[in-house]
Amino acid sequence: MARQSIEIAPGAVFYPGYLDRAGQEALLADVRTAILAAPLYHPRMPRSGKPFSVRMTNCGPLGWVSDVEGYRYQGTHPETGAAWPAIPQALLAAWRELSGFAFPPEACLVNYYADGTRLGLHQDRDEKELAAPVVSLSLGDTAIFRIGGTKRQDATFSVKLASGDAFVFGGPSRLAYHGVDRVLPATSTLLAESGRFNLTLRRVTAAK
Ligand code: MD6
Ligand code: FE
Repeated sequence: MARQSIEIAPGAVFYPGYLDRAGQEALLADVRTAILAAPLYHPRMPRSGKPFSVRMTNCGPLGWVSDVEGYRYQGTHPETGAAWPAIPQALLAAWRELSGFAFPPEACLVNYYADGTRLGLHQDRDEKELAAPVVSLSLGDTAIFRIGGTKRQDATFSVKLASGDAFVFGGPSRLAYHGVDRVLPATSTLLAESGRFNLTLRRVTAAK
């Protein structure tokens, strides 16, 4: 099926409307099931221990965590100690279609933004396999997403990520700085509550 795609920076490809409403509802149901097994929690910043405003959980053999000791991937939920639930099939299908990478993802970070939540400018660089892109899917209210270059001081621009949109961060943009400036309230009817979920799929260990 032909899909609309827009390369907004080298290696940063935006797929507006990647999931239709039925696809979004099915994926949301999978996310709700995962959260029952692995509840959302507030991670803490390395050193300061200050809590993030975004809440997180993970699916997959590995999950990204942050606490006073630093950032890392681990196989278990930091509060329950249980293994993370499996990555939903619909996300594995999106990875196969969008990543261009022959090996499966190992982690799916689930971010939940309540109204007023932001995510500061950061790089995703805790993965060993930087040849694999990060594949992102959004559900719920629209986010103002900011993307820059590989240096913090590089110029940035913003793109609106709406429910069902996919975004692939690969090639020269794999280490680009990015963040979420704000989430626009009441811009989607997908969630019963307000806010937004973002799902990011990552290959963590070296694939070959
Ligand atoms: C978000 N996304 O959209 C946060 N990271 O809520 C990310 O931090 C992100 O969308 C790496 C690649 C794509 C992303
Ligand atoms: Fe990120």
